[in-house]
Amino acid sequence: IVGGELANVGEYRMQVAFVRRKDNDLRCGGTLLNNKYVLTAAHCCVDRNGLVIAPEEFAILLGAFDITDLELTGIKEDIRRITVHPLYDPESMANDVCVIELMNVVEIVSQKEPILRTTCLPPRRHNDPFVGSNLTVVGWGVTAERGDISNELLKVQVTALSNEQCNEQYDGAITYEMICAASPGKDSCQGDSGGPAFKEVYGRYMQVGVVSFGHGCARPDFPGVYARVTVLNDWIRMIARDGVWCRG
Ligand code: 4AZ
Repeated sequence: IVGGELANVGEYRMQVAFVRRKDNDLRCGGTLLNNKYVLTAAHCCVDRNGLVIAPEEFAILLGAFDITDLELTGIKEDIRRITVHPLYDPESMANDVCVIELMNVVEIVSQKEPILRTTCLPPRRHNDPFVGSNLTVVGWGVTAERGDISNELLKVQVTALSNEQCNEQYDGAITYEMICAASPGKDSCQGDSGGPAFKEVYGRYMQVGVVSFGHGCARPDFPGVYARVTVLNDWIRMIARDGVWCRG
């Protein structure tokens, strides 16, 4: 996250970190859909050759604020299965979403303080006039193009653009299933991929985007690009078959 600020502890308990299993090295962000499934970006789920990565080499950190301090704040869960959107295209980055099935069901509603939450996707067939909306993006990604990742969760506010406007910068590469957002000096960046862009409605967070790509980070002429959840909603809900529990 570039130009952001510290999230409040416990504010984004649906946020997960997609890490290398052996050393918790950050790969991507993501969100918890229900007690078994995580939403992230397709490009987080494939290797350089476009093959789906081996689930046993990665893990998901849930409920974390500081990803180096799991003992205090988080849970580490193994991965059972990785499902990439069948129409994901690494060339165009179209349909950049992936659903990860956790090895074990996680406890969302516990007797103790709730440490996990689930993300809220827009209602099915939600028509999205998000242009001009403030979106909040969160993640542990780098704080500058050549910066370091953040141990603590950061958040930043950006404004949603029309695809028409975004295409002026990206030369027509922005397709229907993408949504762009930008604000001067503020952006998502490497390591934030797969994480959420939320629109706050009635004090709840509705996830309208998945961090996907951009030409650099926070460059004045290049907005951040997100997978558009309203368009990919039905596929996500179908794969996360036990339903998407919204408590975001
Ligand atoms: C990346 O490299 C990346 N500014 C993610 C998001 C953005 C740029 C780069 C958006 O994963």
